[in-house]
Amino acid sequence: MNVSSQPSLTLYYSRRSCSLACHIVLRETGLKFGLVEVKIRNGEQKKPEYLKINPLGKIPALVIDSEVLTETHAILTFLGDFKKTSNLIPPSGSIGRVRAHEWMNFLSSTVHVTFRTIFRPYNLIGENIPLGPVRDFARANLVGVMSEIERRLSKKSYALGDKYSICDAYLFVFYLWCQDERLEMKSPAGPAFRRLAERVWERPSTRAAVQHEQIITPF
Ligand SMILES: N[C@@H](CCC(=O)N[C@@H](CS)C(=O)NCC(=O)O)C(=O)O
Repeated sequence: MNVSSQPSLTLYYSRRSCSLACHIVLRETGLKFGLVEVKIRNGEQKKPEYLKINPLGKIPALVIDSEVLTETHAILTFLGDFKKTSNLIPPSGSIGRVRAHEWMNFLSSTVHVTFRTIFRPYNLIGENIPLGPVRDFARANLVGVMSEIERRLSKKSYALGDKYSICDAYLFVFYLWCQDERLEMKSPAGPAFRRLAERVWERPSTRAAVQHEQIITPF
């Protein structure tokens, strides 16, 4: 994809969803962008208008000129690479780069999926199987997933070491989800995760995105 120095960018987002990571990073880049809200609670992601953007009916999608990019991991990588001066992702070929992909893949394939199984188990198993035991199983998994995050973040200021990156914006979303009442537990996030989230919260881009989405935070 060849893109100009300021392509036309539009993010399809849903409040407080995983798209918040892309929203924060868009603001970090300093690029101009537009936002279109898709209300998941109203099922707008499955309406024909949005399915034309992303046939999977999932948020986020980033429209870059005439191309549509989906998947949080891919969108964050694109934005991190795009504005190199912001140093939002280490360069290709470095160990830092593959650590960034390691984090983002873990976040999308394991952490996100564990939360989703608690929030929307029917998307995974349908409506005919009792949801309670599935949620309880996922809650137990979430505790394990959080201790892995804690292990990885211990002795580090940020996910990749001492510098902020796109991975931290992505982690911030899951820190907020740790406060969700549907978990029916005290926040499972540990102290290292909390410290990281507080650092991310200090950034003007995070505050602006959170304010725009009218999200209540624990800070
Ligand atoms: N693999 C996708 C998952 C995206 C995803 O599940 N997004 C949620 C919001 S956090 C969504 O669109 N949910 C609505 C639905 O599944 O109907 C990614 O990482 O971007």
